[in-house]
Amino acid sequence: MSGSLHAAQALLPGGWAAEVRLRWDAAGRLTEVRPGVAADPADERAPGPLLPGIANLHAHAFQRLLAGLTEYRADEGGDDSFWSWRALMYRHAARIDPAALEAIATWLYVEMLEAGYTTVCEFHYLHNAPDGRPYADDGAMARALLRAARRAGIAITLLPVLYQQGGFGARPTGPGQARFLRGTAALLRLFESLRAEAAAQGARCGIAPHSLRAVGPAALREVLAGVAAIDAHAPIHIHIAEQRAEVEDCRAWSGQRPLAWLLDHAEVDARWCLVHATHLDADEIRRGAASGAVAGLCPTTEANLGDGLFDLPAWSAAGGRWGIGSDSQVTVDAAQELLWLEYGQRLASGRRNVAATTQQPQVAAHLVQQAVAGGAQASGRAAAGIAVGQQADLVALDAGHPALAGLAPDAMLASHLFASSRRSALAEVRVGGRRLVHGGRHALHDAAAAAFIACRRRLLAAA
Ligand code: NGQ
Ligand code: ZN
Repeated sequence: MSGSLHAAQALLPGGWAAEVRLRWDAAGRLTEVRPGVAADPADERAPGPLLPGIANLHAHAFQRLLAGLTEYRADEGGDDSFWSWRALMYRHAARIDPAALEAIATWLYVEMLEAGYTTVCEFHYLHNAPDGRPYADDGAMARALLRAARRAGIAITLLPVLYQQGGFGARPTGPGQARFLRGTAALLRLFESLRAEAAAQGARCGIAPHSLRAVGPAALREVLAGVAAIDAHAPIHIHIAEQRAEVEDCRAWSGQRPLAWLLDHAEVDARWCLVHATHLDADEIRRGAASGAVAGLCPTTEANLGDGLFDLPAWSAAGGRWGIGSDSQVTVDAAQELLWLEYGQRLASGRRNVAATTQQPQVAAHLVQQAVAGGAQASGRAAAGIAVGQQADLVALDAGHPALAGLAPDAMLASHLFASSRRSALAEVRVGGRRLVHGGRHALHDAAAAAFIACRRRLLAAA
């Protein structure tokens, strides 16, 4: 539905503007962004400063089930790591059927909207039934995600995942990975059938070779050629270099680090999202940034899993783009990802306001603008900020919140990110102009939470 909104302040791509009138068309696309005009009595009023919605560029919805359930010593020797977490994650993943996935994802997407994410990029690899056999409807799990997004109202970029091997050099997969496996041709068929269905709800499809661990060189070549033949602009996401052991295994296999290998063997460009670009050397940073790809940063998950720290200053100095994702759902809050991104850098460097620049000294505004631009690019959606031609994906802060009231817009945004109010200070969230969160709550909040809780109870009782 077309609509209009008047905001006393709005964060436009060029910075804050006052007395801004927005109009959007029936497709939810902004047709007018005009600062410095008096409010028309017919326009709705934003309840506080208006920010662009942020695309969550990396999510595995099913992992919402196990967020908080792996925070105990699982390794007898006390050597807990990403790999011991992964073994627990696989056990939980084995329990989830399409109905459960829909319940989990619907609640998760409600949480995302209430926390300022307006798009989600779903890196989807639970394709098969738990025993590894395809479902009668091969896309049953993927369709559960599309339905969940439709019900919650979040925009989705669905990325069916190619997963074929247990490690570099065509290592065999384990039983916990049977749900993920798919031939390359079958994955391309799934991609094509999902595209049509996604288009009907204004969603986008891309593909995701899971990682260089899980996809060999021939399959990578084949899937990239196949997807480009269907959609030359389809987003391509990959887990690139999250763990040190992964980098070492890649070097033992190929003589190269993962990103260096990828840059030499694929045409990495602006379609690509390099998820967990955690362990890059100086040459990979230079070449990766120059490729135009987006680095997919998931700071709270990367902290939770003990991955390591992304070199934000070096990547930014090289002109690299980046965005944020909630990945394992241990935190579902855009502001908190940005806070942790900046805090990681502060802890490592002993400096403050690391992400700020000469052009944009306000660190919170800079973080939001970069995450919006990177998220839009990675999702393949026109959601790159409050500007004509972009989707009306809008987040309004609550100007009356005690942490914000009476402050200038930059200070409100900084307080929202850094001074502990975060999602409690989000008043309204719109996707394509449609208001989904009102007074900080999504209309489905109670029903979706209840269904999620019942689903989790049932799945954990069956364990
Ligand atoms: C995933 N998650 O695909 O869900 C991965 C774990 C893997 C993160 N990398 C599995 N955070 O990488 O093998
Ligand atoms: Zn991931």
